[in-house]
Amino acid sequence: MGNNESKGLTLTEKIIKNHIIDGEMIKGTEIGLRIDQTLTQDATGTMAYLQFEAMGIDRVKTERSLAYIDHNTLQSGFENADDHRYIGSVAKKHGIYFSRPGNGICHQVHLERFGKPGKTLIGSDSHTPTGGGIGMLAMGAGGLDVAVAMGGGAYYITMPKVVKVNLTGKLNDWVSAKDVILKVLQIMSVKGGVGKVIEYCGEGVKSLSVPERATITNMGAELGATTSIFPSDETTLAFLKAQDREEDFVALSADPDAVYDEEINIDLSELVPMAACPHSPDNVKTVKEIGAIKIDQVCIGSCTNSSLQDMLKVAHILKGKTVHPDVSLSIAPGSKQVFNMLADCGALSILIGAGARILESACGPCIGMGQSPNSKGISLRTFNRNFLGRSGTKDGQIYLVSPETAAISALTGVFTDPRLAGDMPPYVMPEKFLINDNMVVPPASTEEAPNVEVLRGPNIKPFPVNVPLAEDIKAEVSLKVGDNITTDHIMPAGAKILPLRSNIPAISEYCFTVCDETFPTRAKELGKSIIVGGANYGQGSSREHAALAPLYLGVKAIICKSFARIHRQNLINNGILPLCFVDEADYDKIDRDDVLELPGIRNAIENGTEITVKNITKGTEYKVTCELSERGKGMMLAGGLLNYTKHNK
Ligand code: MIC
Ligand code: SF4
Repeated sequence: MGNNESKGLTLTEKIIKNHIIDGEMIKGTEIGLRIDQTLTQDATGTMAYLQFEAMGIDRVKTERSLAYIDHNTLQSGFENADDHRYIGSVAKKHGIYFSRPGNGICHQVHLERFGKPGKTLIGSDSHTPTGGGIGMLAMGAGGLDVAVAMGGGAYYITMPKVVKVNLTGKLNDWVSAKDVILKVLQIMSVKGGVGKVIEYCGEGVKSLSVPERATITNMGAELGATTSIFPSDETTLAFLKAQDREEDFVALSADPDAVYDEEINIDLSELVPMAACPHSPDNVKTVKEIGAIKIDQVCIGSCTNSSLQDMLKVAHILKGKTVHPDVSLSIAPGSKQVFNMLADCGALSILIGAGARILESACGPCIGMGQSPNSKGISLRTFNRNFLGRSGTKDGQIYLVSPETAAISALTGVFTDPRLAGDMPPYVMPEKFLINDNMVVPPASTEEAPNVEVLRGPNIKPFPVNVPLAEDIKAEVSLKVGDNITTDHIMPAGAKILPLRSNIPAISEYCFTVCDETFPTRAKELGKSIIVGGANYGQGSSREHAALAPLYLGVKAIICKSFARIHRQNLINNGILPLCFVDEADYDKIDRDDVLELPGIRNAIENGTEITVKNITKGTEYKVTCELSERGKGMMLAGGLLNYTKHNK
């Protein structure tokens, strides 16, 4: 129990205490957690299941594991369909529930139908913290970590600091959950949450519904936080009842004398409509400050804002109106449940009538799968990420906003503060949701499972596995990049590239091409190389491909100022050295093509001694660190988690 022996516990600590199976609850040290539930989506799922198969375990050992299909639903070639078929069959064989394409976005469906307060969930997607809206400790992880958890292994994190966000007051009309998280992003920035869990408390919590809480915990991913969580209370119970899942409820909250590491106070009644401006989720301004700029596109949906409540609000705003002639409005309901209920209550007809382009329940435009804006187009989206190029249009200008701001602006054709629209149209939330899980396929029974054939189309290729760490490394700098490099820079998404997620050799051809088109060729020619980066390297998604593609291209180490949590773990899981400058000023002293040497690196990792980087080209030296737990060291020496697990069986 470390330093918290006699004090009250935060909600985060309570759930950790119930799940810790390795290490001690001492902040900053590594702990291993028992994982109750896992989820994957198709874009990371193929790798996770290939890795699970490589571990040779017959059945998943979790309480519930699900495989969702929501990212690559645009089937413009055989690839995505091959992936879906592979995932469906591998899930059936190994005890995993399969959410078929069309059933909705993983986080939305999981919240509605499977998430349980007090449980642990890891998902191969960085927005898994959506589950925090229902009081779960829900974390994004690399596919390999999910594979290990499915096999019954612990999930390792650094025992987090806990930040209390004390909510008081009540949101005014036209201001919504999105504005709350945009405010938190403005306060904390995209790297402010690293190593921390954001815990929401205070009487303001009561006025937020579960989907609203989930919007806030979902976008906590953009803070770089380990996760975010809300208490489980009467509102949670009402939500679970409406989902016919009353039995999943437990009341959960922090002890009144819980001790937090940081505290932020937000008065909900003082918040106003906000937007994250291009190209970072923390580049937040009020809508009023931005002014009435002309817009080209509005997209409503994504795992952040696609609940029934969001959609009903939008429908009521659009009722009897027409989308501005210069604006394309697309709407993707988050799940089949939401879609079905919109149809049943007539709201779908209102949306269609207003001229919205209705998309299937999937990630769609959020991940650049369709609806890319026009050149230099200004697009307002209810999503969570607006990284450069992510929309599929390199010079697209993406603003992240609430559904209210999005809907009103779609009507006016200019960025509009929704409070200017007068009274907010009333909408009524139904007491019961429409329950129909017919698109979730249960796995085969233990008896039938051996007869299930795993279907592998030509798109499914083996994944690269690293070799044990060399005694010394000498390699050229193949790329030098700046601060806040996202996984979208390292391994871009989009309709052309996403279908290659199960084909590492093919997808590697796009690695870092957003920054430098010649990188893949140069790295391959060099055979082995090192990348130099700035602060918060690898922020954003959990995609393991941002480690697997560099591994395939021969990258041995990343030297930078600091790393984002999930990406750093993905590097370690794949045996790529994550090194940090001791003196950040050394970053400026290295250029591309410099030859660097890491003499005695294996020994230094093994014994935790100082690491020196010699710049042969410049005749200088730098000190770097590589903080690793004992297990992390084991993985680095073995050349990644799979090798390590094999040796330690
Ligand atoms: C994203 O929002 O960037 C994604 C696509 O959902 C990723 C997962 C992926 O790259 O497949 C994420 O957030 O982890
Ligand atoms: Fe899908 Fe976008 Fe959510 Fe990622 S952020 S899971 S791409 S909807």
